[in-house]
Amino acid sequence: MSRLNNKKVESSTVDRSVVLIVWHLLLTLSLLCSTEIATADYRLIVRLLGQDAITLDTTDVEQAVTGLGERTRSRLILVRQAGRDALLLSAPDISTITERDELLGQLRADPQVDYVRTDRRARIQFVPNDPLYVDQWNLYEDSGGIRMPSAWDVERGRQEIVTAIIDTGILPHAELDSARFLPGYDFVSDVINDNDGTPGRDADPADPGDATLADECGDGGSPTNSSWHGTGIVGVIAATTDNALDIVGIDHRGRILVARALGKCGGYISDIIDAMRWAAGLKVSGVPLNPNPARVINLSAGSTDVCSAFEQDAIDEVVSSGVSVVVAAGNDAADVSISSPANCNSVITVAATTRSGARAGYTNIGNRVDISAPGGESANAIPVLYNTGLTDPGDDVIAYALGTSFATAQVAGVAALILAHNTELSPRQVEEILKSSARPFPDTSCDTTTCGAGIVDAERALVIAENTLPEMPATDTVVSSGGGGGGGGGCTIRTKASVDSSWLLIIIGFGIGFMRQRHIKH
Ligand SMILES: [Ca+2]
Ligand SMILES: [Ca+2]
Ligand SMILES: [Ca+2]
Repeated sequence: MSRLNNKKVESSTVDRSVVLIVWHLLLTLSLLCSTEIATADYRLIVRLLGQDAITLDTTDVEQAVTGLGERTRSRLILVRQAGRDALLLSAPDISTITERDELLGQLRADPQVDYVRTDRRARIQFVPNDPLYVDQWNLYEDSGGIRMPSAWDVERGRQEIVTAIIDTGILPHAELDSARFLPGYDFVSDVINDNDGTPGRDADPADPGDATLADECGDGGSPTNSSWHGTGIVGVIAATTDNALDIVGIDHRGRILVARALGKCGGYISDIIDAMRWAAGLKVSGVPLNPNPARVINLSAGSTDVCSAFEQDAIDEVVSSGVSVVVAAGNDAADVSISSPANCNSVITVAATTRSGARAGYTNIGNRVDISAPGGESANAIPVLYNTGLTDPGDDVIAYALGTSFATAQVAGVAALILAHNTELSPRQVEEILKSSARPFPDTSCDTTTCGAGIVDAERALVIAENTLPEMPATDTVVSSGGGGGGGGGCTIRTKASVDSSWLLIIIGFGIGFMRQRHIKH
């Protein structure tokens, strides 16, 4: 190989200093972009509008390709016909993902192009070396999983795509890479919920624990241990992958923004809404502006309430600013219309399925559900990041959990990959891609009126995302059907234990392992 390279340099007629400068520029570009595509020429498949198998043989095709090259200012070379009536082209000057995306965007917008896609190499699927990956049936099993292995061959994430997790905060864990975390914030305003030694809101979203004494929440409830719920959710999305440790995450490169809004006894909807708006980069009174707006918000919490104008207005504002909001349907085994903000318009509401793809016994269902993902069941729970501390933080560990919370985190992770793959998509498009790519429910326990469009199919979602032309900003508006309004006034009413009951069963996965059951009341 080195001989071939030398030969190429020797045969070049270009002045050596020029070669060095170009090399330097390329090197700089690749460092800035941080991602280069494969060493071979970039290849793409294009179908021209009005083209069919017969007309493909004419010289018009070469002229059309020349025209495409001129309009995109790219060197495009016709390789041959592809499939029935498409063309295989190469673009030898494309060397970075940014250049690739620009070219794909120009071609998708071209009036003569029907569709365009990357000619991807089929290869052995990415198989991470993390020892508990084998337990993550939810990611790879055909029956109930979300088809991540083939999806990772298409997209493993992009640093620029930020996912916000609005939850109980975060603890350090060997599976969490601090370099991927952006400065978060703690929105818990109530000094009883707060429990972190700095009364009210502060800039540290660390999870101090949400354990409660008997009746501490004023509802006659039994004592509860800390849930470490936020750390579990973050890990589903972003646990370090292929590091020969514990589990794998879904998004391998995106950055994470933690906004703490739930503490002891849950959290106020007013704090959750402020956290959502802050995560989206909107101004929140008394809180510094977030300089790293999220493209995806994961909210695995809710309370039994209507979607009031207060929630809906904030969600409309957040979605209008380009943020996909993914919300757990809740674990009441009831109609999702009782659970807010899952019952609001313009959010992606997630129900839970089991290892076989059937409806999970606990999941909320109904017309407001958009899509399902595996949430597990008692016998087949999902490994998540956890902590040994019963009240205060202890050591990091892996636990097995179930619930719509974790189904939601998987959808948020796939949404981040969709945006990594096609960064200009709107929240409406992300939702539509998730739905249109979902695979049918394998049995009759779920249908499209109860569990949404189907079970997430990450690989198919990415292929559709690649072929979706971004909407013009002017059309990126929130569609509000008005069905979720009404109620009102809910913002000042304290929600009861807003953390949903996803931790119905937690099996601590260390040592010899033991099982404990906990029930978190709504
Ligand atoms: Ca505080
Ligand atoms: Ca804090
Ligand atoms: Ca790992």
